[in-house]
Amino acid sequence: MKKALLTGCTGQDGSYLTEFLLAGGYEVHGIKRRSSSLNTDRIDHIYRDVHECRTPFFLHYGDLTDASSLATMLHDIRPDEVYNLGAQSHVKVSFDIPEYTADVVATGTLRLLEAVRRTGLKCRFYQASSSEMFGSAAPPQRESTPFHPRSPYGCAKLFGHSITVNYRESYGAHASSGILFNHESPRRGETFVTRKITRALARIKCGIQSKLYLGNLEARRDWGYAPDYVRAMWLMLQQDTPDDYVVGTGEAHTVREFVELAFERAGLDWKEHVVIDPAYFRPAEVDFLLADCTKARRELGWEPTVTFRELVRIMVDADLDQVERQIAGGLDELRRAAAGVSTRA
Ligand code: NAP
Ligand code: F7E
Repeated sequence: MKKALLTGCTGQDGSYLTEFLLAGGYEVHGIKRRSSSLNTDRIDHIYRDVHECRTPFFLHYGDLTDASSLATMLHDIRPDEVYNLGAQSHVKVSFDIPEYTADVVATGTLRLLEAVRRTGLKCRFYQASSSEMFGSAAPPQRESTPFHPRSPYGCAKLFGHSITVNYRESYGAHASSGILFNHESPRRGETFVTRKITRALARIKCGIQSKLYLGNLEARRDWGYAPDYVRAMWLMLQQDTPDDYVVGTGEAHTVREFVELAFERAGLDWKEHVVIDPAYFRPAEVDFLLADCTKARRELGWEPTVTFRELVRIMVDADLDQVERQIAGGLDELRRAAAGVSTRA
């Protein structure tokens, strides 16, 4: 049985990749960082199966800022494949905490690569690179497009990307970088724009929120569906030769188009609810990202399976469903409390 080790297993991509690898017969080891509140929502359903169905999934405390924890895990687990997905991944936040972002995203990648090298493991390595490295480069962006990052996050990812290429060239590491364009899902973090929109409109529809505050509606992104993108990560590590691949849909839309389509799906008029708030504009914006993923299609046989319209529908429906269930759950709780029976001990 192959073993995989993931940083960022509690994140959007980490949760889908864990499911994907377990379904493919892997033993999966995930690194989670210590948090004062629970941070395993996205993988709790998998962890439940560990006890009921003996799923080979193991969680370990560790952190990309802590080299010794990474070295210990590599030494003890001896994985066949390492996927480095852990990151402070919010672009706007990276302007507020640039040093921390660089520590986790840039130096963290170096720490992990160096731990692999020093352990002498012959494992394959996946680096979660980002289209944010292209920044202001003219679209469409492909592997040969010069990088011009526009945020501390983009700069840190560019270091992570470059050091991965460097370990490949210097030490012969089987290290590949996926330069992934935006990918979303119902598990997307609540402060990224797509999920912020779908979550807010579900709350508006259910009468518990009235306004949605947004920044730049004119930015264009190439948005895909996250489960498709974790398949691309795995495909990269199955190649004989490590390489870098751009992964995206080849179609770009503005934030405004996402808003329009999402509100239309929920039967709401977005103009009545969306308010532009300068607080959500960035010191430097990335205006237009559009992937040319000819290489990934040709060499990996990878194709996206979900269109932009379908993605919006999936996310809107999931958030409407979640808010309705929360309201129903809250009412049940109130009824139980009124009857003198509480589920909260
Ligand atoms: P995400 O949902 O923000 O997940 C990030 C993960 O990193 C979480 O598990 C988080 O843990 C973990 N993490 C944060 N700080 C850490 C630290 N110091 N040490 C170890 N782990 C840490 O991100 P995602 O959307 O799944 O993206 C996965 C990776 O792909 C990230 O590297 C991201 O930068 C990159 N990427 C994402 C996209 C995209 O559109 N989604 C596109 C290109 C590249 P907590 O759960 O405890 O916060
Ligand atoms: O912003 C605009 C914002 O935060 C998209 C990360 O996964 O993808 C992601 O980075 C656009 C930007 O994603 C709001 O200005 C308007 O132009 O959803 P986002 P991102 O910055 O593209 C890349 C590929 C990654 O690697 C990153 O890890 O939407 N926008 N109004 C807004 N954005 C946010 N967050 N909130 C707003 O209110």
